[in-house]
Amino acid sequence: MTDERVRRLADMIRIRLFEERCAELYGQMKIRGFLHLAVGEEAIAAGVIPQLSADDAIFATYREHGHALVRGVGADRIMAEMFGKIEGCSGGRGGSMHLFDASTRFYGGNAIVGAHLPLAVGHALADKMQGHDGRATVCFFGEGAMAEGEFHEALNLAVLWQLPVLFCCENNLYAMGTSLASSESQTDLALKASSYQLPAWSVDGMDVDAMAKAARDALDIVRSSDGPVFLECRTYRFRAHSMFDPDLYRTKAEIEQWKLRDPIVTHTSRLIADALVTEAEVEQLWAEARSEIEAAVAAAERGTDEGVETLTRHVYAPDVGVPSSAVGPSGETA
Ligand SMILES: Cc1ncc(C[n+]2csc(CCOP(=O)(O)OP(=O)(O)O)c2C)c(N)n1
Ligand SMILES: [Mg+2]
Repeated sequence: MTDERVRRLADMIRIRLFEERCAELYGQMKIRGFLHLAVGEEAIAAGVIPQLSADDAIFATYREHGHALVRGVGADRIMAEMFGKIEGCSGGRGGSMHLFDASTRFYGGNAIVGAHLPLAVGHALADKMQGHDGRATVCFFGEGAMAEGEFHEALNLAVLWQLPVLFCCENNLYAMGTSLASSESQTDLALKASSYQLPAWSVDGMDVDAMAKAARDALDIVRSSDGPVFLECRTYRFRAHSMFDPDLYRTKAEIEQWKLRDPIVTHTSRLIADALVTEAEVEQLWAEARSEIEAAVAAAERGTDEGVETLTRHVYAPDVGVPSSAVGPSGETA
């Protein structure tokens, strides 16, 4: 089953199972800190990321487990990171919100809303200045980031300097408990972005094939013109914003309505109708994903906790310790 449409289903299933398992592990306090799940939004990562080449780069938000998985970071290294173990992709220092893997050019996992848009633009500028023609930088962000100053600064410079960035807005209609309609005067996000004079359009973010096509078209423009493109991916998160969110700002009926458009269910039906998979093969995809994730959980359980003696490592510089100039006459430190 090597068809790319089947692979998209496999990727969405891997993301769904990985995240549902994380929710369970959070309840057992095996995963601590913050946890933001993208259940319902899988079609975006599964549609866009396979269109990238190994030389392209990705910047994402804290709702990025699926993006890392599809990029090939490895379920075991991601799960170990969720557990805070040394074997994690960020050495256990990042956790859920800060997955990072330079070897696949996966540059986070960024927790500050909007802050990674300028990073993505800077990265694309570096590619351009170093003559890496044809490389793209993809930046995923929520619609909440479009209310931040960084969004405007990033789009402005990306267009002004014609930088190869694909801006992928994951519009799930809410920024924590704040609805788009209650916070933005312009809710047509492609229109809003296009005021910066770049190609911008909206895509059904619940349709993985539509996402793949939009990403391919957008990347063709980015690579051929070296200029940025903006995609608004219309989606919805089925779960709360994070594990701390009582989810009281939207109705159960609204959530149920969107669940009828579950991208995994829709795509499965289409693949079966197109005779690309059988029901038994779909079952097999779920079983394979389940065993991949269970193996990752088992490895994370066996993983290594970092010793307290390494507490200051990576803080400013490796193993420098406290410089003598910073120690006062009575031995106190600044
Ligand atoms: C600069 C900044 N302000 C506030 C927060 C707190 N915060 C975390 S997630 C979030 C909502 C962001 O919503 P959106 O960009 O739509 O992404 P989503 O969570 O819906 O994927 C907020 C306000 C933050 N992390 N950074
Ligand atoms: Mg949002």
